[in-house]
Amino acid sequence: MTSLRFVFLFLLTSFSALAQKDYKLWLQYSTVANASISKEYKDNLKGIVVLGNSETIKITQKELKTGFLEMLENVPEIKSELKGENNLIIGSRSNLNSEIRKELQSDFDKINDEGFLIKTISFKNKKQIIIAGKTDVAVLYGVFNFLRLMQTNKSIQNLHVADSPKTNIRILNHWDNLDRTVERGYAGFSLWNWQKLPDFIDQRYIDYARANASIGINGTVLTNVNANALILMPQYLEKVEALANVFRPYGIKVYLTARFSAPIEIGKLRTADPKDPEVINWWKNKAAEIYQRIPDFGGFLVKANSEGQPGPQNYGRDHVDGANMLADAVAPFKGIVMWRAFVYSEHDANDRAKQAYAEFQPYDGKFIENVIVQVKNGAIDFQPREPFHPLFGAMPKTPLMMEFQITQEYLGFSTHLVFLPKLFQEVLESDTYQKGKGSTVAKVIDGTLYQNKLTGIAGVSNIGNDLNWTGHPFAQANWYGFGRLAWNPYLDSETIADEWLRCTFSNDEHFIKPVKKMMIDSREAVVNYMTPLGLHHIMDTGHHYGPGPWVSDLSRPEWNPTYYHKADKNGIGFDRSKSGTNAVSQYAPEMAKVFNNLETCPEKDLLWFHHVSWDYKLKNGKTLWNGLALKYQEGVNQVAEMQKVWNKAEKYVDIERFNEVKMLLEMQQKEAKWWRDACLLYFQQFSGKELPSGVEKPTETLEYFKSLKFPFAPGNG
Ligand code: GCV
Repeated sequence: MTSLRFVFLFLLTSFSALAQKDYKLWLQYSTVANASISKEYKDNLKGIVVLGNSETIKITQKELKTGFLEMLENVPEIKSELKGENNLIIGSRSNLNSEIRKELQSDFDKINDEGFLIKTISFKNKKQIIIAGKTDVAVLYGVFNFLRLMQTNKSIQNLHVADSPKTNIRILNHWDNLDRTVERGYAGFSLWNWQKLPDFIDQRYIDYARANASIGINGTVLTNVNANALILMPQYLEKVEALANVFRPYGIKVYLTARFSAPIEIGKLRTADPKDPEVINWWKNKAAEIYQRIPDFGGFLVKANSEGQPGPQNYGRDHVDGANMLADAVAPFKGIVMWRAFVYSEHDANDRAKQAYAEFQPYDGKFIENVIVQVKNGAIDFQPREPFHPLFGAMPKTPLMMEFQITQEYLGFSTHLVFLPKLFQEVLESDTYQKGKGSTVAKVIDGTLYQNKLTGIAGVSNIGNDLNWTGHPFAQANWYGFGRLAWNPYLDSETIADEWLRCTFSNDEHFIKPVKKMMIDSREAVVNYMTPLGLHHIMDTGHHYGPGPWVSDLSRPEWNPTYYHKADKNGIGFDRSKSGTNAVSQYAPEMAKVFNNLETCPEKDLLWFHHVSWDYKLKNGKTLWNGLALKYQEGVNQVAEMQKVWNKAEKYVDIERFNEVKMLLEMQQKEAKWWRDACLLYFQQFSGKELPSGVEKPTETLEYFKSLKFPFAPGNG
């Protein structure tokens, strides 16, 4: 009996230790395995001098202790004053000794309020490492970056880092409902336990803030853009206040979604007309009430007159009227309004891809200065691949922020391993040509193209209350990568994958090299087995899980996959060229020309911009039909390759995460085949051609694929 109990206890402890690995995200702080690196760290870190005693500085000190204890298995002496050499000195500028401050002046000149310095200095002939910033939060960022250097086994001798975020607002958008369901969420329920707040502070809130701070995220929109006005009622605001209090020392501001009709729904007004004095007043009072509780409240995110959400157009007003009215209400408190440009209308027969630009571009220069327009990366909706949104670069007098989707609504939910920073990088690097060559989307976003002061990047969160936060262990890399790119939109996705793998799993090169390649290739794999050559929005209806190219019976034309692929016996693809909907004309002339011409249009975007015949010759000499079929097959083969790589990773990874990823890759392989077979059987009806050699024959019929239904697919509201 005793021995059984012992075995049980042993299993329990080892299970929870393993489970914690998943939970710890990229902050594993694994023991430094390389003896000479460990020695270098110990030699250079004899003592820690912490200056300041704010909550943020206390957190910083705790983080260092945790990091050192786990990575070096000892904590250097915490000194109350600077004695000896090889100390780590932590503090904001105002707390530094005046001589050190003076010595660092030129470095301080290079950073902004959130930027940090990590520098090896010689002070009174003694070598020290200093981590400093102009604010305590900047010091926290510096410490997390220093710990990352150690986690990735970099040398800490002769350090000289001066790094500032290139965007002001680096924010997660939670599409979390008050009942804790998460729209397009695939990792369990919402983190926010509204029922137990404000009295019960779940450890998760603290760990969430810590993880975000470690990658520089400084804002969170707690609620779904398909908003519920109740969040603005006092009984919810006190819960929001409790969360804001938790997040504040980590440098994270809270924001809420504002339902445009809230003055009617909770304010008992007759209208929500943004020009109505009572409505204006209601929002002013509401803003004052919020700021009274949360003095650093960030502001509002608004989805208006989009997919049935109320907005200013319900009252014959426009987006500018709505956004400016709300922005006026938060302006006295330095709040902002993020107004979404994700609009399209069932009453507009125009190509959906053109509608947001058509509506918003003429508003350029009309928003007041605390409004920023939030634009999705592409003109349709977070597809595996979309050309960049034509609004980027086209509104020189308006700050535009990027909206990426980290949750994988159209990319296989949390079942498929897809490394999204590769997708994000492709968008950020795209050249809009709006101010000549080199006018990249990244430059629009960081404000350098048009000298905007307000800048930002939003990511629709993939976080839920699953033990591992994101459903798929590798989906953690998408949260991590989003944060890193929000901080620096010029970072390379390979660097991000490298950092994440080292921090999350292992520094062993035999592991890093193949697994990094697997991550990098995973994005193209999903494009290949879902929507190759520019196909888009052919996912099944509503939930967007699995293929549904045949769906054509939805009430709004642009909700139907058939609207997007336009397959017929002549060919396939959406003609957005000058002879089609002329969506190309929304781009700068240089890009319009490239996209318009079949010869120059990148093949990856071919069927986005052109309807081409089944016999059209691709650059590799294959017909479109054969090329398309082979791309689908390539996607399936790529997943098989990913499986091979992962199977060889077993000895570098704990058994729990190894098995999770293995099982998920097996599912991904099945689903990739499902995509290939369903799409090819469907399109074959129009092409009337045989599958080329090299493409496996489907084992099921088209009717079978059409019969699959998923009434309870997650995330579907
Ligand atoms: C929050 C897509 C999604 C919706 C989402 C919408 C949006 O249409 O399917 O779930 O709504 O985008 O971004 O507003």
